[in-house]
Amino acid sequence: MSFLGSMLKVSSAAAETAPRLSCVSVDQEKREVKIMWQNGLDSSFQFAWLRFNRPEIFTANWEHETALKEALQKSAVSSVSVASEGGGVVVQWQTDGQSSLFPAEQLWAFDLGRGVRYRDPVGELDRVLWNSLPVSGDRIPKFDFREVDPREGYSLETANQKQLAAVSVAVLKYGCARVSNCPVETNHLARLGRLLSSGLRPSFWGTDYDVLADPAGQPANLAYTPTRIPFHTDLPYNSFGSELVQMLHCLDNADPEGGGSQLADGVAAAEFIREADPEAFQVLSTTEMTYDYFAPEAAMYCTKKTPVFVLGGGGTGRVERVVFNHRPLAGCEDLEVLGALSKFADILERPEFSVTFKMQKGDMVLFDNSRLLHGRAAWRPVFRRHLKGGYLCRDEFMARCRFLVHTSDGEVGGAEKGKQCPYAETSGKEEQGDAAPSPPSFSPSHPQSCALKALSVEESGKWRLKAMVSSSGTP
Ligand SMILES: O=C(O)CCC(=O)C(=O)O
Ligand SMILES: [Fe+2]
Repeated sequence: MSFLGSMLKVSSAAAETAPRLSCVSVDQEKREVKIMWQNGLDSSFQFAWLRFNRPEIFTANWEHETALKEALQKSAVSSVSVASEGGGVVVQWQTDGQSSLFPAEQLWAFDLGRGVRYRDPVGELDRVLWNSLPVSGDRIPKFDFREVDPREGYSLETANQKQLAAVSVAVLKYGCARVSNCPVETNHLARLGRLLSSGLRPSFWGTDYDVLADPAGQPANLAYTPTRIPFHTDLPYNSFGSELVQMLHCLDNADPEGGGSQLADGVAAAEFIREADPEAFQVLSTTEMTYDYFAPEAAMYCTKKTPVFVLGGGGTGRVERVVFNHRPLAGCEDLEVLGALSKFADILERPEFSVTFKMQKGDMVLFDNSRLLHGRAAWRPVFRRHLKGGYLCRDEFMARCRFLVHTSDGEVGGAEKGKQCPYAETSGKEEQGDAAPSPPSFSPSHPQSCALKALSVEESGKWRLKAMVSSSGTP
């Protein structure tokens, strides 16, 4: 059903005049009342919802403690009819013979909520794993900001809600999206963040942060140096880290030979390992790794224990999340674990699981930090490279996505195995902006590579990290 109006207008839209009722019927099997509206749309309301929301409860001496129980026990409906004036539905309750009159406006307004409660097309959408796409195809769905928000109004009223919905769906389905031709302005990230969620989710790194090599400064993090960064999850030492969508907006990327980006589908690689190497899968899904980050400048000591592959509940056992960042990984000296990590790192580099590309000025990439890993190639600091980074709360990102899909009649679509990513403009090979970073150095023969003490090599010289005592990693 179409729901006109923007997020900012929900309350007035909810009060929007309802269409006339056409007919109502009861489906005893599904335990719901079905309404046909004269504009051709239909709505269904479950018995228990109707009982719990019947208008009398807002006026009578209602005891909330017993309300739900009562609604479940007495919700059977014996008959329904359109009220004589056609402005409502009369529901006759089977258990107590009472009847309730539901004004058409109330039912019409609640249809939005009903759609979300009983069917969640966004939460239920299937992830398209990258190794199910043709190896020669692109893995990153592409969008153009000039179509997403043609007037650059950064409001849901002016933006193209269908395009915004498509961007969010792409992130949830393919793990990422690339939006080109964004304004090269430092506040673009935060403004787009407010369209795709309630705004940026701050961390101790700030509300947003600048990925910028500043030789004069003392970088507190590898991201603030021009060195290569291998595949990693951001904020692995914060429990909310796995609940984020990351945004990177390119304000400059001038080195013609360096500064490329990489993304890899960690969940696809993990599911592949489940089949290809069950022992490594077992190790990575059951061994609790400790991620540490000591940030005295922010007066914080973050630490989190998690397996690399986090399996879902509900008996599915599927890989829900991947948490992988070798820099803040504390005290891991177990050769079996290091061997499994090394295998995972190698598999991530394969073309069916990863993509290498070069962000251009005005490009924005958004990716699901619970699924995709990101990395970048080194660049020569004589050339300027500046990204603005920030995070969105994944849960609120999904909530906005649901709303956008609903209001714009956007399509979520099904995940069809083996199909080319439908959003991709190109079907050619991945762009080869610059050489892919060499594989991360997890190796059983170099066990120190994931211990705190191994912070030395890349950060030497003028790029020595400020917080050497801490497990300085990438965000
Ligand atoms: O420089 C980049 O491309 C990304 C740096 C990074 O890992 C981050 O900002 O989280
Ligand atoms: Fe990062």
